[in-house]
Amino acid sequence: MTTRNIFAVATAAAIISLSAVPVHAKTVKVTLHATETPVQIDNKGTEYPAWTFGGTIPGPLIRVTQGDTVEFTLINDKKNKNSHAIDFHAAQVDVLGEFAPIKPGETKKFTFVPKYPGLFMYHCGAMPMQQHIARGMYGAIIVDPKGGYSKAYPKPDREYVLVQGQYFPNADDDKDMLVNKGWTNSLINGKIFHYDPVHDPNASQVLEAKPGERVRIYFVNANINMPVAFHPIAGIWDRVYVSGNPKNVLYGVQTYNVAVAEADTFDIVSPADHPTNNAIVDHTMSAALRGAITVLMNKPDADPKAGKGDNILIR
Ligand SMILES: [Cu+2]
Repeated sequence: MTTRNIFAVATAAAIISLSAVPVHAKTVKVTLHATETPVQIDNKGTEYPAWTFGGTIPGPLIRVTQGDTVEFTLINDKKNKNSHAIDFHAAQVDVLGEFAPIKPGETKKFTFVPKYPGLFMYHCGAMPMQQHIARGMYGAIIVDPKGGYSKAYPKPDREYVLVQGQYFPNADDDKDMLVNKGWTNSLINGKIFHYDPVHDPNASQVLEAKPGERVRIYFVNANINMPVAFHPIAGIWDRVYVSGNPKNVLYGVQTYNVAVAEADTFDIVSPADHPTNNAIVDHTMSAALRGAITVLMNKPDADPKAGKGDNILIR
């Protein structure tokens, strides 16, 4: 199965799960390819010798529904030089079994049922783990609640996935990575200032919504050593769902501390009567001003397709 096909399966699941009507548990096939390949880590095209799932940082967005059976396959491409593994935070399995590494050319299959709804990180768990994560082996899995949307968990008008990581230009120095030395920038969905034309003239994309819409941000902290002070400048989080679980709701939050390897869901609703902009940041200055700023434009002529369907993780 190609990466595109996996995405199609995940997308089909997404379309089903976006309905407000509860859905019956189904089987979802997910395949990830561990791929060691150069990727562009900024808006001007600087290349970095990444290790990835599927050739991108972050890896493919996976979306299933609580109670589904996930039939998972990990393929460690023959051309790779390193063992790789998968660690799904949405799974309850055996760290020494399902999550154990496989060598180049090997394939591993296992099945799990995500029992808790929410947003979860996945990452490579092969050693040195700090290097496998820092080089790009991470991604997000959304587990939609089996009951669908509700008053406590309203249907958003738009959804966006943001995954933050730390950029270490010296990709081979796993010892420095371990002690948080040598990181120069923050990556948002794999790029420095990915969606911030204010701080990077080469940035060509922003998040878009219409004034007054409920925008749901699925945020994953894939840093290896630093928590994230997640804050929407010129706004307030209307709701924060801890681990993305509809039962774990906080209201009216300014800055929420997202631990390393935590993933939380954030709703923001902009004023309905005029256009505004938010800068969604890691308020930790060393991270914000080195890449972790995302512009959300709330304007009447927002692209009707942005933040919907396949367009929630913008490459
Ligand atoms: Cu790996």
